[in-house]
Amino acid sequence: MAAGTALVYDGEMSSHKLLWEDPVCDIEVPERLSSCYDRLQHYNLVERCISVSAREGTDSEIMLIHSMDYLETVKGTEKMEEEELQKVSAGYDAVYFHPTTYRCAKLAVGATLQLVDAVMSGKTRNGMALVRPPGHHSQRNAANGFCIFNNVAIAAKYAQRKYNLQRILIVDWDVHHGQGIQYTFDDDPSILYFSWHRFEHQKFWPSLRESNYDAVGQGKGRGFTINIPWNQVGLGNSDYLAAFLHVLLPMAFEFDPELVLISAGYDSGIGDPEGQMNATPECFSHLTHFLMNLAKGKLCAVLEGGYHLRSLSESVCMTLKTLLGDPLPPLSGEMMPCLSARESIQNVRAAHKPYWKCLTYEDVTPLQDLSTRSCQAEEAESTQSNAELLTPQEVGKGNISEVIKTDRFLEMHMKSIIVSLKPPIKTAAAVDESDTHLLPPAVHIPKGLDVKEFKTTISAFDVKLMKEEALSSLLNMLAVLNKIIKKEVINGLAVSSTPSLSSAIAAAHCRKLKVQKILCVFVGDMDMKIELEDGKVLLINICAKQSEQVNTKHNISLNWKEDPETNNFFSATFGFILPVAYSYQPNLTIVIVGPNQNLGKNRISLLISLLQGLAQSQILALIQDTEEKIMQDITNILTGGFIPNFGTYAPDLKENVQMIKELREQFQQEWKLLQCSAASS
Ligand code: Q9C
Ligand code: ZN
Repeated sequence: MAAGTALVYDGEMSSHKLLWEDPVCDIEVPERLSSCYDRLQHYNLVERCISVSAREGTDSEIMLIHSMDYLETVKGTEKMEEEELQKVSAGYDAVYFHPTTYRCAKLAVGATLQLVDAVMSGKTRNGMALVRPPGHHSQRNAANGFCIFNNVAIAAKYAQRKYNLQRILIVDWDVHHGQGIQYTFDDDPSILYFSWHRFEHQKFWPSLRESNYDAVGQGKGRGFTINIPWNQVGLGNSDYLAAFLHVLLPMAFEFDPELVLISAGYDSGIGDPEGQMNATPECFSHLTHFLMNLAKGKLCAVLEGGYHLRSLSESVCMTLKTLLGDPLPPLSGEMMPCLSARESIQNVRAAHKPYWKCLTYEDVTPLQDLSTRSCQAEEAESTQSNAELLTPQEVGKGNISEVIKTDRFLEMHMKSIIVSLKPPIKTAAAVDESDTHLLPPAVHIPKGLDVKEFKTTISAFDVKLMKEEALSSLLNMLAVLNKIIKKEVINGLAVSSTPSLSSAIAAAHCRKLKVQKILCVFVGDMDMKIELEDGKVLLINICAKQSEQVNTKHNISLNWKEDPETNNFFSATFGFILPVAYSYQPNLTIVIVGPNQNLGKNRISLLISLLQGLAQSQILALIQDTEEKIMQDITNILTGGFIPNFGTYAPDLKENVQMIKELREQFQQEWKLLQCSAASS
C-alpha cells in the first residue's frame, strides 16, 4: 500500500517575471511560489513530505498537447531582448515572456510529470507540485492567461500513455475556466474534466460561451466536461461544498477514476483580487479530503493561479496538510449555499442528467433563462450573509474593506491551525484481547482504567445484570472515547456486544464532558437508546427495517432497501448524510455498526472516511462483535488507509433514491446544505 506525500518544488521557477509595466499581468509574481514554500516550512510540512526533484519536460512530452510551431515560438523567446519579448507577449491574451520563461515552463511541465511518476509508481500515495508558470489556459497553439505549457493536460496524456490508464479525473478549482484543458479533452470520454469558475453571465474573463453549464463535451466525450459557472462574486465555503456534494462527487464516484489530477488554483480563495470569492483556507482541506477517497487515494495537486500571497500560501498549506493525513479543520460560516450558486448547481445537474446514472431519478426542473434574471435579490442575500460574520461596529461603519475582512479570516484560520495540531497517536482501540493482533502496531490500546471516572456515567444505566466481560468492554470503550475528547488521539474504535447500549452510554459521557454537538450515525437494525431531549445529538439511522418512528430534525431514519446488485449508497451519502452532517457541524461523531446492515463493508468504509471531514476528524466507531470482518476495514480507514475500489457502478434503486429525495425536500429548511436548486429557499 503506497504511503507518503510527495512535494515537488524548484526555486528556479521563481526567475520567470514581468519586466515591463502591465496591469493585467503584474499579479503573477515570483513571490507566489516562494511565499508558499516559506509557509510550508513554517508549519514543518516540508520535512514531512517526500521531496521529489523537478526536471525539464522534453519536447515530445510538451508536444503531447502543443504544436511544434508553438513550441518553437516559445523556445525562440530564450534569446530575446525585452522589446522583442514584449512583442511576442502582445500576440497572446494576458501573457508575458521573460528570457527564463521557456526554462521555467519546461520545469513546470517536468515537475508535474515527476509528481505523476511518484504517485503512479507507488513511491508515494499522493502529492503536490508547486509550479510557475501555471498551465490550464494554454492551448495547442497559444499561451494564454499567464499560462505557457498546459502542465495538467500534459500530465493526463502522459499518465494515459505511460501507465495505460483508462479513466482520469481532472478537478480544476481555480477561479478561472481552464479552457485549455477543456479544448484538449472535449471529445475524450477517458478524461472527466470538472471546472468551476467566475462567469458572471459571460462578463468575466475569458468570457467564453463554452464556459457555461451547457458545455458538456462533444461526440464521444459528451457528459465528460462539467462546467459550473458562478454568476456572482462573494461565494464561499458552503457554495463550494454544495457544488462538490451535489455535482462533482456523485459523478466522480460513478466515473471511478484511476488517478485524480487537481488544477489547484487558489484564486478561488478569500482575498484574491481576481476571484473576489470568500472560501477560507480550511475549505481546500475539505475539497482535498473528498477527492482523496477516489482512485485508491492516487491524487496529484498542481498549482495554477492564486494572487493573494497570504491566502494562497495558507491554502496551499491546508491542501498539503490534508494530503499528509492530518485531521480536518472546522469550516467557518453558516452552511447555506446562496441562491445564485444553487441556480448554477441546478442548471449543471439538469444539463448532465442525460449522461449520468446518478442523476437518472432526480427531477431537475427545466433550465431558466439566465440572461434575463435579476441579480439584485442575490446581492442582497450575499451582503447579508457576509454581514453575519462581522462585528456590529464593523457593520456600523458601512462598507467594510475586503482587506480587513480577509485579514480577519486569515487570523481566525491561524488560530485554528494551532488548535488542530496533530496528536502523536492517531487511533485508540478497545477490542477483545483475542482480536488485538488484527490491529496495526500504531494503534493505542488504553490500559489501567480509572474506573471511578466512568462510574457516574454508567450508573445511570441498567448495567447491574451485565456480565463482567461486557462491563469491562464498556469501560474500555469509555476510555477510548475519553482519549478522543481530550484530543490525546484523533479517533478510535471499540467492539461491543451491546452497541446500542454502548452508544447511549457514550453519548451520556460526551454530555458530561460538555461536548456540544454529537452526530450519531447508526448503520444496521438496532434499538435507539440515546437520549435526544436536549437537542445536543443528531441521530441518523440507516436501517433495513421500516421503523414507525416519525422523523424529526434531530432524529432521521433512512429505510434503505436491500439490493446487493445495485447498492452503492452514493445517493444517500452525497445527497443526504454529508449535507446534513456538514450543516450540523458536530463536535464529535459516533458511528455505530450493528447487525443486519446491508451496505457492505466498502460502503461503510467510505461513509466513515468521509465523516472524518466533520468534527475535526474526531470519530468513535462502535462495532457489534458479530461484525468482525468489518472491524479491520474500519481500522484501516481510521489509521489513514484508503478506500478500496467499488467495482462496476450500478445506480441505487429507484425507491431508495426516491426516499432520499423526499427526505431532502422535508429537511432542506433545517439542514440547508441539502438545497441544490433555485426552487428551494
Ligand atoms: N482584461 C490563472 O489564474 N486576466 N490565470 C485577464 C483581461 C487574466 C488568470 C484580464 C487572468 C489569468 C492561471
Ligand atoms: Zn486562475
